[in-house]
Amino acid sequence: LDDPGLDIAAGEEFLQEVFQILLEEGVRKSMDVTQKVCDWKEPQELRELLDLELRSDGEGRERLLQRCRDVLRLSVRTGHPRFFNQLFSGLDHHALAGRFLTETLNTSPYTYEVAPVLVLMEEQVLAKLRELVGWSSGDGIFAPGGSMSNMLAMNVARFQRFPESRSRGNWDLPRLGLFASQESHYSILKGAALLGIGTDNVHLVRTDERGKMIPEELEKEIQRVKAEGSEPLFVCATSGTTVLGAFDPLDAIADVCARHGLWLHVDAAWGGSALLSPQLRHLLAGIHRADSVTWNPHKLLMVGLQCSAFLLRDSSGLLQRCHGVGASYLFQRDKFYDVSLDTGDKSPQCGRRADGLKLWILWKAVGTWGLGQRVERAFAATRYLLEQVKRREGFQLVTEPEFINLCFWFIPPSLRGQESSPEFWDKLGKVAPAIKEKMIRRGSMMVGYQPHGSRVNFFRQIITNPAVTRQDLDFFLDEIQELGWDL
Ligand code: ABU
Repeated sequence: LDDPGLDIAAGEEFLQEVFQILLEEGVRKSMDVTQKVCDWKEPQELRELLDLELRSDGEGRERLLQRCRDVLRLSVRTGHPRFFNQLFSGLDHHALAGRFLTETLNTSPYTYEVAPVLVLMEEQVLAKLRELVGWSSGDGIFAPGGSMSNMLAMNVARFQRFPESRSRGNWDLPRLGLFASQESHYSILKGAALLGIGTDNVHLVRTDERGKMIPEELEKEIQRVKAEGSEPLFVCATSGTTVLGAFDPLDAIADVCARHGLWLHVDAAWGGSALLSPQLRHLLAGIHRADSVTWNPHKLLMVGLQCSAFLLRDSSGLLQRCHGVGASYLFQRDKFYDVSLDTGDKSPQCGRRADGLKLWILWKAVGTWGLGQRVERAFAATRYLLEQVKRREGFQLVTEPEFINLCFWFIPPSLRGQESSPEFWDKLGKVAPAIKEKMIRRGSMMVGYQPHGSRVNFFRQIITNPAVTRQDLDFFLDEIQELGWDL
């Protein structure tokens, strides 16, 4: 115990080398279009390559550095300009610096005393996001992902209507009714299960052909559920659905909620960033009328996983009353500073990642204007691709995109002209998975596909990465055409 139990000098040297590897393998190569997006290996081959077994003795420096290289080399390069697989992609150097800072600090922003800088940054970032929603006051907290933010909304809504449910649980509550569109995120169902409300009590409201909730159908569902003896509580409108990128009509939905006294939550995990663009913020017209909002800057703003803000219009301390327990070893009331800055008790979590810092530093780097430009560039890239899809033979749109989700089928030459045959759609449904397998094995790019309702598998192209150029988009369509030509 007379000396430190770890070699600090060797640790620093190791880190310096790791930073070089991170820069070369993790950042530079990840953004280099001449590199593969992924280096596909079968799971058993990958297990063997990684030599995963954990042994009683540690390994030497060179071996560990090689392991760091392997992690980066054998992982999917989500910062690559041809990675289009998820609602997140790309690599922002400033946000990454924020992630390094957060990791290095290794603290939880639950109290001002252990995270003074991070608590104040979180406060500032949340206030700016609320301002963009249209609220001059309010509350909020960062949550581990949009699903958790949506669940917080459901919990706070229940607490606001039935404060006693916090201590007494669900046993003497009426049967509650939650409403969300057929296109809403699956976390609404998960949340209902987790909170003991029950998935049977989530009522999925019909959408139009573009995937938007139909407010008249919401009204009808509420009436029906009331007539059956349930108590409607909560409506989740979606601003940017996962597959089609649809925006529910918030003003009309807010009218329905106001008429019935229901909590309105807007899941803007994907589409919230459109609020930064003067050209696109109309998509969320009426969002200021919501009681709560989920917004994930880790998606369109490229902040890095994860960064999900749960925003609340209430400024009376509802969030604190709903979740706070006041652990005596963290939230002492007799501290020498302003204890309202010990914000961690607003969250159901104890240890919590400081997800505000990376957004704060990115915001400082590019400004509100720069963030808006990112959104508009993503939108412009989608418009370019849309024109090309319309122009090229064999590509067929699923629906006219409203936002950044471009959904389309590729019809190989062997199926063209057979659209009226009974087997056509079955056969077409096998095309996207076959093309996807080929592209992953080749490592040339990644894009998602899915069936959706009665529609067979189609591609969902998402462009969020400002490193993506017109050449990448042309390549994207050429590659699909080439990989799918012989199917
Ligand atoms: N709500 C998470 C969406 C996952 C994805 O498609 O990237």
